[in-house]
Amino acid sequence: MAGKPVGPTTPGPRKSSVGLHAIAESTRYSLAEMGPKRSLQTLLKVNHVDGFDCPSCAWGDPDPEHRKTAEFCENGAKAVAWEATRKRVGTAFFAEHSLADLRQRDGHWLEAQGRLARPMHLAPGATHYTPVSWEDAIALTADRLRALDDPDRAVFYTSGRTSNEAAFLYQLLARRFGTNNLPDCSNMCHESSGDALSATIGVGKGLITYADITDHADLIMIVGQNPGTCHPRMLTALEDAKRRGARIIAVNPLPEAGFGRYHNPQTARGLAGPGTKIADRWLPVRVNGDLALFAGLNRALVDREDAEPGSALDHEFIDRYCEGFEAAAAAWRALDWSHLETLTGLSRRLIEDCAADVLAADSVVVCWAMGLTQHRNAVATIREIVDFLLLRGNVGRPGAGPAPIRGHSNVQGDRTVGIWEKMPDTFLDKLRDEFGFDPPRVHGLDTVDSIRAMRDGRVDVFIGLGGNFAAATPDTEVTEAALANCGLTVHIATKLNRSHLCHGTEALLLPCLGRTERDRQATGEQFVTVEDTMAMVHASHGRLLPGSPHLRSEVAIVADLGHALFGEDLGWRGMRDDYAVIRRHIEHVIPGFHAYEQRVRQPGGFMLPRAPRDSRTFPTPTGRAVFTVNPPTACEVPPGHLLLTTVRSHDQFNTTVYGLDDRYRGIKGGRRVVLLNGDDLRDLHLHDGDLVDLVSVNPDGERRAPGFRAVRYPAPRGCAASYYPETNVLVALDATAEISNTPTTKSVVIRVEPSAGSGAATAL
Ligand SMILES: Nc1nc2c(c(=O)[nH]1)N[C@H]1C(S)=C(S)[C@@H](COP(=O)(O)OP(=O)(O)OC[C@H]3O[C@@H](n4cnc5c(=O)[nH]c(N)nc54)[C@H](O)[C@@H]3O)O[C@H]1N2
Ligand SMILES: Nc1nc2c(c(=O)[nH]1)N[C@H]1C(S)=C(S)[C@@H](COP(=O)(O)OP(=O)(O)OC[C@H]3O[C@@H](n4cnc5c(=O)[nH]c(N)nc54)[C@H](O)[C@@H]3O)O[C@H]1N2
Ligand code: SF4
Ligand SMILES: [Mo]
Repeated sequence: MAGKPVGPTTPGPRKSSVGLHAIAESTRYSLAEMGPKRSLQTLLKVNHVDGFDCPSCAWGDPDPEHRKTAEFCENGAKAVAWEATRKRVGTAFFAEHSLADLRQRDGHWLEAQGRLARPMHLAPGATHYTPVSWEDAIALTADRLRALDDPDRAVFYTSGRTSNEAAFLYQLLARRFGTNNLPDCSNMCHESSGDALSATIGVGKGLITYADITDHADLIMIVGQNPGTCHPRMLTALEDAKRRGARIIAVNPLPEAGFGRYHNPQTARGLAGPGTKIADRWLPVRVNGDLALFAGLNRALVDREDAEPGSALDHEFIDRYCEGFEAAAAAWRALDWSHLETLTGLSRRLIEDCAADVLAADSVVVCWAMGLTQHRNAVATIREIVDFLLLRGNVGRPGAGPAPIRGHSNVQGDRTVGIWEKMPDTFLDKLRDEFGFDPPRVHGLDTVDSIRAMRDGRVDVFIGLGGNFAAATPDTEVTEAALANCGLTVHIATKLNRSHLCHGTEALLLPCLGRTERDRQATGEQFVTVEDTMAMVHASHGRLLPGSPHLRSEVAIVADLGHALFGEDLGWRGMRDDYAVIRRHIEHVIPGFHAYEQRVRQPGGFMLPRAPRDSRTFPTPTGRAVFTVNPPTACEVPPGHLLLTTVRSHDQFNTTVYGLDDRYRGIKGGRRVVLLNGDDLRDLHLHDGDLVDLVSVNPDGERRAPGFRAVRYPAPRGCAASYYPETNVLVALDATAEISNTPTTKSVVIRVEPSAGSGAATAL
């Protein structure tokens, strides 16, 4: 990954976001990748009823009648341009560049070379990828899978850009083959949210709609989420909320620009005027201090109720719908404020002020993302947030509820249609009834366990439907070696990335169509469907001609593999020829999809049911929402060490790096930076601009990421922030969250040392 330290910058958080600068940036990037005609043709189709779903994040859309001509943000535009680029990586490219050469390049360079244009094969011992026909590639994969003595020796990874149709087919393939080894990016993303929500409210998804934000919520808390960069059009919804008087509280160690003034590029007020200030209150919580913060808020609410019964809690709701309240309340009453202050880095006063905002609000939404999910106590933290919402009946009514904001554009849909290593028996029974085979019942491997299994020689075939497994996962060296330990690695992808260079004995690179492209099959042009973070399922129609005649759709690739393995037993060809056939199967197997074909063709699509929201029905074992007791904890940091959180820059989508700037944080020209509090810099005898190594401290030994520039930044004392994926070398494979097994990439205990050979003053 990008090896150079950064050039001169004016670091420091910006106080406003979007505006003309964002328009200029999207235009520059789009023109460079697509040229003027293609740019217009493509961008005006993003998020429109007759166009395609933005391939970037999972934020939802306004009602069709409220959509603007340009219904996308800067990062959506970059994602589209990235996919619709005119550059190609074909036979000549692979003849010119050996694997050894490509391995020297960073991820930014690899993806910037353009779209993969032909299926490629790496023979055992070969130095270069060479072209292969689709027929041979599929036959080879089927042969290697058939040769395994146990279906659990194969792993089927999915990244969240895959459509419902491709994902459903892919899980069908894995289960028909005989394994539940279906790890996905969600294991590293919102797994902790799913675990906490299923255990407490009985459904592993968020409960809000778009209108809950724009029209109904009185108070919106945004916790461990950076909407200005990662869900930029959420700012438009938040602006609508602000204009009708809602309050917004940001809980984040960093003062992110998206919480400052929002300059909505669609309005005169936004472009030329003062914009809208998004956050009314900012709680600069210590990294991993959120469990203690919500425990403190819950304590404050219970204290208030004790002082003045009937003033703070919704007892009618609690008595009728919940269980476990008394035990939880007793635990909160016993909390020690000074302990909470230490864990959060916030004063009792500030937490109580925040509780006063909560008491003044009839309806509260709590949004969160990776700032909460990637810690050891992540599941407990989110359960504590559920407690917080249950206390005042903020579940199952307009303008209220938990809102995990999903990452990849269809990561939620992929889970809904069966991409999970532990789908429940109810789903597997339906799959059996629909297709007439018995799916395996033993739970499969998640992402971290897949790495362990490959490392230990228990898995021999790795197939990736999208994603960048080698770079996105922790313990980079271990993971790369694990992939190399396989007999066969197969990647279905749009662009070249690091994972394709960490190959097994033999490897295949299968280029597929992207969201933006027309998908023509035997029965005519197809569309696919996706589910956003508000559980809206809608259609996506590619509009551009395919980037190369050799590209195949993900559905076609998976169906062909199914056909090669099992003949026509489950009707693979029919599903490839007409995606409506796949949707019919989904309708039969998964609740909530009745009249799928018809409803998804309506403008805007349809909403999937979520019982707690729809009818205050909680599908838990007792039929009640569950209060849990979550003793406040935070990651312990030895003296002289810091707690590092790994975040995204404004110029990347996960492992895809569009450029080397992070405009909103004032970083320019490089990504190897570590943001540190000025007092910590002083205590470490370092200066802004020094070149340092980051050294993580783990039970199984230290790991080093060399050559980062120290940047003075308003991070809380004792905390540091740096970019992912460059810092994944620091995260031990065994460092995972309790219950969810999500890598704890947001709390890495590190030491910061001057880089070898760089006197403190020599850096830059
Ligand atoms: N442009 C762009 N958009 C994206 C992505 C992208 O890479 N680029 N990725 C997509 C994906 S897959 C996902 S999952 C989402 C991710 O969306 P986010 O979760 O918003 O992204 P991160 O950069 O991981 O940042 C998390 C935020 O949490 C804060 N944070 C870090 N540690 C803590 C903590 O301990 N407590 C609290 N309260 N806050 C903390 C960080 O300062 C940062 O503001 O975005 C999606 N959208
Ligand atoms: N340290 C640290 N690590 C993290 C995180 C973090 O915050 N910190 N976040 C985690 C999170 S939230 C996530 S979601 C994961 C992301 O993990 P992944 O989903 O595995 O990674 P991406 O970077 O999104 O994958 C990018 C690749 O997907 C392929 N691709 C793009 N579009 C398509 C398509 O339409 N079809 C196909 N078949 N392929 C396509 C391209 O080849 C591209 O190179 O990373 C996790 N890792
Ligand atoms: S907010 Fe997300 S889905 Fe919407 S246009 Fe921006 S990147 Fe795309
Ligand atoms: Mo994610």
